[in-house]
Amino acid sequence: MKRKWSLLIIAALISGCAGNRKIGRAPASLKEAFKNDFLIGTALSAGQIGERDAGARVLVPQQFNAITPENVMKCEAIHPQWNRYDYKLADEYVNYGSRRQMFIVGHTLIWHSQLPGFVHRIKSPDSLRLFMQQHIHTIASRYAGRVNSWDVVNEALNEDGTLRRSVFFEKLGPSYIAEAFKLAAEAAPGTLLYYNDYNIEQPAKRRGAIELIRKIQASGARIDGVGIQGHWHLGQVPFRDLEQSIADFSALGIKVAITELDINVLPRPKNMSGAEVSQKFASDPEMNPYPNGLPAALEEQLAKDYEQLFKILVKYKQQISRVTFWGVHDGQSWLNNWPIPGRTNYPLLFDRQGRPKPAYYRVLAVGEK
Ligand code: 9MR
Repeated sequence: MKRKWSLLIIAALISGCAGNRKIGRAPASLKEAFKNDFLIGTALSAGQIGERDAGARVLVPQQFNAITPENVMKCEAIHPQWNRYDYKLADEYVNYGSRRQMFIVGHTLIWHSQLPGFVHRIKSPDSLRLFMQQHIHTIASRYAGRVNSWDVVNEALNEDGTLRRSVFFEKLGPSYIAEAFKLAAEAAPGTLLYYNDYNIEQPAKRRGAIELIRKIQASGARIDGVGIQGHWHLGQVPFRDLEQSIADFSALGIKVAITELDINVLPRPKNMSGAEVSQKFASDPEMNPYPNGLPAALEEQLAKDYEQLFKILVKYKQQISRVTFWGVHDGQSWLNNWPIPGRTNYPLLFDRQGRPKPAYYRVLAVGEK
């Protein structure tokens, strides 16, 4: 089974390469094509970490040199009760990356979403502070020296750039963010520390992110970078705002990473954008127009969007540390189930069979110039 998948994917890569570049060269990969620019990462699901996804088993080591855990290090998974940690899947994840000498991202220490029930039941600010101290200390020190970069705080901002009124903000006030960075630095001194959020390339939210980063720096805490998640929409990738954001964020003396890249090709319910996971809408066949394949014109638009995006990213390679896709192939993407469940989406560079799509070759060509 494994062999059949490997052969299929290799055959597809070779035939695509022959069409795009000089015949006779070894099939390239994303990680090779951008090796002088930035790391190329992917998010891994629990099944992929456990090597139960045949396509990913071949593609991940072949194409990527960085990994992010899609869910297994989130609080509800790794710290389900006040006094109980469950490291099984997180250890498996870190071992997966270590064995393959990959750059290992930890995602994420402090986030308002995917919190276990006990955190919501905490009443006093002192107890919540104690939770935060113990959570960061326990997890960041366990993986110190193995996790290369932590998303320390995730999605602390509203769209207008103000601070989200999360459980942390409500009980601890705005200083919880800098405090989280200090705790992470103590527990994992050699690990890079990032703030991560979606839509922070948009002007108002970007202003909020700049202010947030400046406050972390002014508090004396260490912050090494900012993650622009990169959950974008077909034909609407905000290229100009992205360029401006890379310039503005790197002017703060930190690196910029694209941490959760995908391009949604399906219609969006009115009045929604970004990646607010609590948004949910009912199923509707009209909102799932391509269950049997993406029309050629949209496939081409996707390839163009990715090509243009990577041209910009390469232009700013000095400022950019890593570009991570939010999933290995279309079949895995969270966008098949959000904000409407059970749709067929096509947001990544590899299809459901793990075969490279036209967008893959266009991205590869940018890296090979
Ligand atoms: O891809 C993740 C999906 O499997 C989970 O159900 C979801 C639940 O919150 O989280 C998704 O990942 C999110 C990431 O951790 C933070 N930024 C937004 C991502 C997409 O929702």
